Amino acid sequence: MRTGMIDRRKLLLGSAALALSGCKVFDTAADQGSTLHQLFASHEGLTRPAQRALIGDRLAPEYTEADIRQGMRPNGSTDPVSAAYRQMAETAFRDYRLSVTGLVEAPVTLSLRDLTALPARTQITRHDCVEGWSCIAKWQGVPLGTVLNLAQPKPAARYAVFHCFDAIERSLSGEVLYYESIDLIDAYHAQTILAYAMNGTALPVANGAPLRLRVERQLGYKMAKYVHTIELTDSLASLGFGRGSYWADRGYEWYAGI
Ligand SMILES: Nc1nc2c(c(=O)[nH]1)N[C@H]1C(S)=C(S)[C@@H](COP(=O)(O)O)O[C@H]1N2
Ligand SMILES: [Mo]
Repeated sequence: MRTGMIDRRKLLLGSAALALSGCKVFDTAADQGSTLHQLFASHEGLTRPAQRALIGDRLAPEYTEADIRQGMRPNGSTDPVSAAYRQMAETAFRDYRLSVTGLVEAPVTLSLRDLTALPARTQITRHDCVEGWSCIAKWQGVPLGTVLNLAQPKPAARYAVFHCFDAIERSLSGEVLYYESIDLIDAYHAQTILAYAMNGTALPVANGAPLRLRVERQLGYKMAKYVHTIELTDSLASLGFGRGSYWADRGYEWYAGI
Protein backbone atom coordinates (compact mmCIF):
# COMPACT_ATOMS: atom_id res chain seq x y z
CA MET A 1 0.00 0.00 0.00
CA ARG A 2 1.20 3.47 -0.84
CA THR A 3 1.13 5.79 2.12
CA GLY A 4 2.85 8.93 0.92
CA MET A 5 4.97 10.63 -1.63
CA ILE A 6 8.50 11.75 -1.07
CA ASP A 7 8.90 15.49 -1.23
CA ARG A 8 11.31 16.55 -3.92
CA ARG A 9 12.73 19.25 -1.71
CA LYS A 10 13.92 16.52 0.60
CA LEU A 11 15.19 14.56 -2.34
CA LEU A 12 17.81 16.87 -3.77
CA LEU A 13 20.54 14.78 -2.25
CA GLY A 14 19.14 11.66 -3.89
CA SER A 15 18.90 13.45 -7.23
CA ALA A 16 22.53 14.47 -7.03
CA ALA A 17 23.52 10.88 -6.32
CA LEU A 18 21.52 9.75 -9.33
CA ALA A 19 23.26 12.29 -11.56
CA LEU A 20 26.65 11.15 -10.26
CA SER A 21 25.83 7.54 -10.96
CA GLY A 22 25.55 8.50 -14.62
CA CYS A 23 21.90 7.46 -14.75
CA LYS A 24 20.41 10.49 -16.46
CA VAL A 25 17.36 8.80 -17.84
CA PHE A 26 15.11 11.18 -15.94
CA ASP A 27 15.75 14.84 -15.32
CA THR A 28 16.03 15.79 -11.70
CA ALA A 29 14.81 18.73 -9.70
CA ALA A 30 18.34 20.07 -9.68
CA ASP A 31 18.12 20.62 -13.45
CA GLN A 32 15.19 22.94 -13.07
CA GLY A 33 16.95 26.25 -12.98
CA SER A 34 14.30 28.69 -14.16
CA THR A 35 14.08 31.88 -12.16
CA LEU A 36 10.35 31.49 -11.60
CA HIS A 37 10.83 27.94 -10.46
CA GLN A 38 13.48 28.96 -7.96
CA LEU A 39 11.32 31.84 -6.84
CA PHE A 40 8.42 29.55 -6.10
CA ALA A 41 10.62 26.93 -4.51
CA SER A 42 11.90 29.56 -2.11
CA HIS A 43 8.46 31.04 -1.43
CA GLU A 44 6.35 28.06 -0.60
CA GLY A 45 4.18 30.22 1.58
CA LEU A 46 3.18 32.41 -1.34
CA THR A 47 -0.57 32.52 -1.64
CA ARG A 48 -2.24 31.40 -4.80
CA PRO A 49 -3.30 34.94 -5.77
CA ALA A 50 0.33 36.00 -5.43
CA GLN A 51 1.50 33.13 -7.62
CA ARG A 52 -1.22 34.00 -10.12
CA ALA A 53 -0.09 37.61 -10.21
CA LEU A 54 3.44 36.44 -11.03
CA ILE A 55 2.33 33.90 -13.61
CA GLY A 56 -0.47 35.73 -15.43
CA ASP A 57 -1.47 33.86 -18.57
CA ARG A 58 2.01 32.43 -18.94
CA LEU A 59 2.30 29.27 -20.99
CA ALA A 60 4.39 26.39 -19.70
CA PRO A 61 7.46 25.80 -21.88
CA GLU A 62 6.91 23.51 -24.85
CA TYR A 63 9.64 21.31 -26.31
CA THR A 64 10.51 19.56 -29.55
CA GLU A 65 10.39 15.88 -30.49
CA ALA A 66 14.15 15.75 -29.99
CA ASP A 67 13.66 16.65 -26.33
CA ILE A 68 11.67 13.45 -25.69
CA ARG A 69 14.56 11.44 -24.30
CA GLN A 70 12.73 8.76 -22.40
CA GLY A 71 9.36 7.13 -21.99
CA MET A 72 6.92 8.63 -19.56
CA ARG A 73 7.75 7.08 -16.21
CA PRO A 74 4.49 5.81 -14.69
CA ASN A 75 3.84 6.86 -11.12
CA GLY A 76 1.16 6.42 -8.46
CA SER A 77 -1.57 4.08 -9.66
CA THR A 78 -0.49 2.24 -12.78
CA ASP A 79 -3.11 -0.49 -13.13
CA PRO A 80 -6.55 0.17 -11.61
CA VAL A 81 -8.15 -2.99 -10.24
CA SER A 82 -11.83 -2.09 -10.30
CA ALA A 83 -13.87 -4.63 -12.24
CA ALA A 84 -15.60 -1.94 -14.27
CA TYR A 85 -12.25 -0.49 -15.30
CA ARG A 86 -10.69 -3.86 -16.14
CA GLN A 87 -13.61 -4.78 -18.33
CA MET A 88 -13.32 -1.51 -20.26
CA ALA A 89 -9.58 -1.90 -20.66
CA GLU A 90 -10.05 -5.37 -22.12
CA THR A 91 -12.32 -4.00 -24.83
CA ALA A 92 -10.13 -1.04 -25.83
CA PHE A 93 -12.29 1.38 -23.79
CA ARG A 94 -15.18 1.13 -26.24
CA ASP A 95 -17.59 1.36 -23.31
CA TYR A 96 -15.79 4.22 -21.62
CA ARG A 97 -17.83 7.36 -21.01
CA LEU A 98 -16.73 10.70 -19.58
CA SER A 99 -19.49 12.47 -17.65
CA VAL A 100 -19.54 16.23 -17.10
CA THR A 101 -21.90 17.02 -14.23
CA GLY A 102 -22.54 19.41 -11.36
CA LEU A 103 -23.05 23.13 -11.89
CA VAL A 104 -23.73 22.88 -15.62
CA GLU A 105 -26.80 23.70 -17.71
CA ALA A 106 -26.51 20.57 -19.86
CA PRO A 107 -24.74 17.54 -18.37
CA VAL A 108 -22.96 15.58 -21.11
CA THR A 109 -21.64 12.06 -21.52
CA LEU A 110 -18.89 11.53 -24.08
CA SER A 111 -17.33 8.40 -25.52
CA LEU A 112 -13.69 8.26 -26.59
CA ARG A 113 -14.91 8.55 -30.15
CA ASP A 114 -16.81 11.74 -29.24
CA LEU A 115 -13.71 13.14 -27.54
CA THR A 116 -11.33 12.36 -30.39
CA ALA A 117 -13.77 13.94 -32.87
CA LEU A 118 -13.38 17.32 -31.13
CA PRO A 119 -10.58 19.70 -32.21
CA ALA A 120 -7.36 18.39 -30.67
CA ARG A 121 -4.31 20.07 -29.19
CA THR A 122 -0.85 18.52 -29.15
CA GLN A 123 1.88 19.73 -26.80
CA ILE A 124 5.33 18.52 -25.77
CA THR A 125 5.78 19.45 -22.14
CA ARG A 126 7.74 18.55 -19.04
CA HIS A 127 6.06 16.68 -16.23
CA ASP A 128 7.51 17.50 -12.81
CA CYS A 129 6.72 15.09 -9.98
CA VAL A 130 6.96 16.35 -6.43
CA GLU A 131 9.20 13.34 -5.77
CA GLY A 132 11.97 15.01 -7.78
CA TRP A 133 11.94 13.59 -11.30
CA SER A 134 10.80 15.02 -14.62
CA CYS A 135 9.89 13.62 -18.03
CA ILE A 136 9.29 15.35 -21.34
CA ALA A 137 6.48 13.80 -23.34
CA LYS A 138 4.07 14.60 -26.14
CA TRP A 139 0.42 14.82 -25.20
CA GLN A 140 -2.56 14.92 -27.48
CA GLY A 141 -6.08 15.59 -26.32
CA VAL A 142 -9.03 17.90 -26.28
CA PRO A 143 -8.84 21.25 -24.49
CA LEU A 144 -10.74 20.94 -21.21
CA GLY A 145 -12.47 24.26 -21.96
CA THR A 146 -14.00 22.77 -25.11
CA VAL A 147 -15.49 19.90 -23.13
CA LEU A 148 -16.75 22.16 -20.34
CA ASN A 149 -18.39 24.47 -22.87
CA LEU A 150 -20.40 21.54 -24.25
CA ALA A 151 -21.94 21.24 -20.78
CA GLN A 152 -22.35 25.01 -20.35
CA PRO A 153 -21.00 25.86 -16.89
CA LYS A 154 -23.38 27.80 -14.67
CA PRO A 155 -22.14 31.21 -13.47
CA ALA A 156 -21.70 29.84 -9.93
CA ALA A 157 -19.17 27.19 -11.04
CA ARG A 158 -15.66 27.83 -9.68
CA TYR A 159 -13.88 24.47 -9.71
CA ALA A 160 -13.56 21.44 -11.93
CA VAL A 161 -13.32 18.27 -9.84
CA PHE A 162 -11.89 15.10 -11.41
CA HIS A 163 -13.14 11.74 -10.20
CA CYS A 164 -10.94 8.76 -11.08
CA PHE A 165 -11.29 4.99 -11.34
CA ASP A 166 -8.30 4.08 -9.18
CA ALA A 167 -7.83 3.70 -5.46
CA ILE A 168 -4.30 4.12 -4.18
CA GLU A 169 -5.28 3.59 -0.58
CA ARG A 170 -7.63 1.38 1.33
CA SER A 171 -8.95 2.81 4.57
CA LEU A 172 -11.07 1.32 7.31
CA SER A 173 -14.16 2.75 5.65
CA GLY A 174 -13.22 1.39 2.24
CA GLU A 175 -11.32 2.41 -0.84
CA VAL A 176 -10.23 6.00 -1.33
CA LEU A 177 -10.59 6.78 -5.02
CA TYR A 178 -8.20 9.37 -6.47
CA TYR A 179 -9.65 12.87 -6.86
CA GLU A 180 -8.25 16.21 -7.93
CA SER A 181 -9.53 19.69 -8.71
CA ILE A 182 -8.46 22.89 -10.39
CA ASP A 183 -10.13 26.27 -10.60
CA LEU A 184 -11.78 27.45 -13.78
CA ILE A 185 -8.89 29.79 -14.58
CA ASP A 186 -6.61 26.78 -14.98
CA ALA A 187 -9.43 24.75 -16.53
CA TYR A 188 -9.68 27.23 -19.39
CA HIS A 189 -5.92 27.71 -19.79
CA ALA A 190 -4.82 27.00 -23.37
CA GLN A 191 -2.56 24.08 -22.34
CA THR A 192 -5.06 22.37 -20.06
CA ILE A 193 -6.18 19.32 -21.99
CA LEU A 194 -7.81 15.94 -21.48
CA ALA A 195 -5.18 13.72 -23.07
CA TYR A 196 -6.01 10.44 -24.82
CA ALA A 197 -2.65 9.97 -26.56
CA MET A 198 0.97 10.10 -25.43
CA ASN A 199 4.13 10.10 -27.55
CA GLY A 200 2.10 9.23 -30.63
CA THR A 201 0.14 6.23 -29.31
CA ALA A 202 -3.08 5.74 -27.38
CA LEU A 203 -2.54 6.62 -23.73
CA PRO A 204 -1.15 3.50 -21.99
CA VAL A 205 -2.98 2.10 -18.97
CA ALA A 206 0.05 2.87 -16.78
CA ASN A 207 -0.23 6.55 -17.69
CA GLY A 208 -3.97 6.94 -17.12
CA ALA A 209 -5.88 5.39 -20.03
CA PRO A 210 -8.18 6.23 -21.53
CA LEU A 211 -8.22 9.87 -20.40
CA ARG A 212 -6.03 11.97 -18.11
CA LEU A 213 -5.71 15.62 -17.29
CA ARG A 214 -2.70 17.75 -18.29
CA VAL A 215 -2.50 21.01 -16.38
CA GLU A 216 0.96 22.05 -17.38
CA ARG A 217 1.75 24.81 -14.92
CA GLN A 218 1.33 22.57 -11.91
CA LEU A 219 3.04 19.52 -10.42
CA GLY A 220 2.42 15.95 -11.50
CA TYR A 221 -0.08 14.95 -8.85
CA LYS A 222 -2.56 17.49 -10.28
CA MET A 223 -2.62 15.56 -13.58
CA ALA A 224 -5.46 13.19 -12.69
CA LYS A 225 -5.28 9.86 -14.55
CA TYR A 226 -8.20 7.45 -15.21
CA VAL A 227 -10.77 10.28 -15.15
CA HIS A 228 -14.40 9.20 -15.48
CA THR A 229 -16.31 12.25 -14.23
CA ILE A 230 -15.70 15.97 -14.20
CA GLU A 231 -17.92 17.76 -11.72
CA LEU A 232 -18.23 21.54 -11.65
CA THR A 233 -18.69 22.93 -8.14
CA ASP A 234 -18.67 26.21 -6.26
CA SER A 235 -16.78 24.74 -3.29
CA LEU A 236 -14.34 21.97 -2.46
CA ALA A 237 -15.54 21.57 1.11
CA SER A 238 -17.48 18.32 0.65
CA LEU A 239 -14.76 16.56 -1.34
CA GLY A 240 -12.49 14.24 0.68
CA PHE A 241 -11.23 16.11 3.77
CA GLY A 242 -12.05 19.45 2.13
CA ARG A 243 -8.72 20.47 0.63
CA GLY A 244 -9.69 19.64 -2.94
CA SER A 245 -7.39 16.78 -3.84
CA TYR A 246 -6.22 13.37 -2.74
CA TRP A 247 -2.69 14.65 -2.10
CA ALA A 248 -3.77 18.06 -0.79
CA ASP A 249 -5.77 16.14 1.81
CA ARG A 250 -2.49 14.41 2.72
CA GLY A 251 -0.40 17.51 3.22
CA TYR A 252 0.59 18.76 -0.22
CA GLU A 253 -0.40 22.09 -1.75
CA TRP A 254 -3.72 22.27 -3.59
CA TYR A 255 -2.30 24.89 -5.93
CA ALA A 256 0.95 23.20 -6.96
CA GLY A 257 2.34 25.91 -9.25
CA ILE A 258 5.73 25.45 -10.88
N1 LIG B 1 -5.81 8.82 -10.85
C1 LIG B 1 -4.55 9.08 -10.53
N2 LIG B 1 -3.95 10.15 -11.05
C2 LIG B 1 -2.67 10.42 -10.76
C3 LIG B 1 -1.93 9.64 -9.84
C4 LIG B 1 -2.57 8.50 -9.29
O1 LIG B 1 -2.01 7.73 -8.50
N3 LIG B 1 -3.89 8.25 -9.66
N4 LIG B 1 -0.62 9.96 -9.51
C5 LIG B 1 -0.22 11.35 -9.78
C6 LIG B 1 1.23 11.58 -9.71
S1 LIG B 1 1.93 11.75 -8.18
C7 LIG B 1 1.98 11.76 -10.84
S2 LIG B 1 3.62 12.18 -10.79
C8 LIG B 1 1.38 11.53 -12.17
C9 LIG B 1 2.11 10.40 -12.85
O2 LIG B 1 1.68 10.29 -14.18
P1 LIG B 1 2.36 9.16 -15.06
O3 LIG B 1 2.00 7.84 -14.44
O4 LIG B 1 1.85 9.34 -16.44
O5 LIG B 1 3.85 9.42 -14.96
O6 LIG B 1 0.01 11.19 -12.14
C10 LIG B 1 -0.73 11.82 -11.14
N5 LIG B 1 -2.10 11.50 -11.34
MO1 LIG C 1 3.92 12.82 -8.60
